[in-house]
Amino acid sequence: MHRFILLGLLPLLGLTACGDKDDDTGSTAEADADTDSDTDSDTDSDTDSDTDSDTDADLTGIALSTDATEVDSDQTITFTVDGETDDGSSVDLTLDADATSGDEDIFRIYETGVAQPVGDGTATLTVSYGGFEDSVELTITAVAPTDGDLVINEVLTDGGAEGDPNGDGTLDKTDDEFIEIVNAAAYSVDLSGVTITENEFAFLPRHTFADGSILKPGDAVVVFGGGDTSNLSVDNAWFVVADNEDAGTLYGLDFSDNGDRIAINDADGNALASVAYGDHVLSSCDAVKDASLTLDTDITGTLYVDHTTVGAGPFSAGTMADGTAFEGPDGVFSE
Ligand SMILES: [Ca+2]
Ligand SMILES: [Ca+2]
Ligand SMILES: [Ca+2]
Ligand SMILES: [Ca+2]
Repeated sequence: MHRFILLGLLPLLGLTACGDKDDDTGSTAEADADTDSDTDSDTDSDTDSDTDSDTDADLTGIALSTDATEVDSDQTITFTVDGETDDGSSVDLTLDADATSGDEDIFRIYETGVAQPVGDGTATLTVSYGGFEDSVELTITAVAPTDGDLVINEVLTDGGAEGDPNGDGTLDKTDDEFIEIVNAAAYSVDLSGVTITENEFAFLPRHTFADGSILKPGDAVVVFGGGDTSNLSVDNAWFVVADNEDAGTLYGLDFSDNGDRIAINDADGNALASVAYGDHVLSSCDAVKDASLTLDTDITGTLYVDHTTVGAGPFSAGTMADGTAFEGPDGVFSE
């Protein structure tokens, strides 16, 4: 009964418990009693104050705010979530709120409070907590690639290699040639107007990327000389057929078997990446027949080698040499 009464009084005692403890430090006679009451009253007063603050300050809504709503793909957007309460106070809920991207091809949430661009366009960031929700439209503009962003990871210059690289069921020495390009940058790039050239028609692009050609970080694009790529599908890669309205398109990409220089150029004609092989004057590697030239190792390597010496089979259009998918944005931004 005594214990019950004491506990019942403790919430009141708790209001001054901290001050009492200091004051009583020198009093051994009351030390035990104070220690007990401090311990109990701390527990009770914490409980009471939590209850009180919940009661006094109910959540009435949440507010999402961002440091920007339109950014280039090489930037990020930071956001915070504030809880609004009926007593007029505000609490930071950024760590606790759920945050989702309306389109993970445009931005994704890898880190609390950060919208990471991975593509191009507008999508909705929605946050929710305690039955409340807020949202904002975020617009990402993919930047044009600059020197070093794009890597020529693989080229099949002998389109007659065994197999059917473009997957259209027809073996064709022109159509099945390809170039595999990887975005090695940590942001999406807009390939609109980017061209692929070779030596014989150096000023006549063999391919010009269409408007809206976005390459996500860690993704690959494979350009074939011709045919139909609709049967090809792998993660973190897309496929396209050379688009050239000039007469030169008869030759597709025109990657000469014995030697050539293949270049990727920005929309203004500045070289972004190139590879020379075989009998080209700038050649740094031998021409390869019946297989592709591929970087050893994928993306980060500096030497082009016969694909059969490092990979699974004679070529690997849209995958790494061993056949596994490129890492894509999740591989770039997740730990
Ligand atoms: Ca084919
Ligand atoms: Ca060829
Ligand atoms: Ca050529
Ligand atoms: Ca490959």
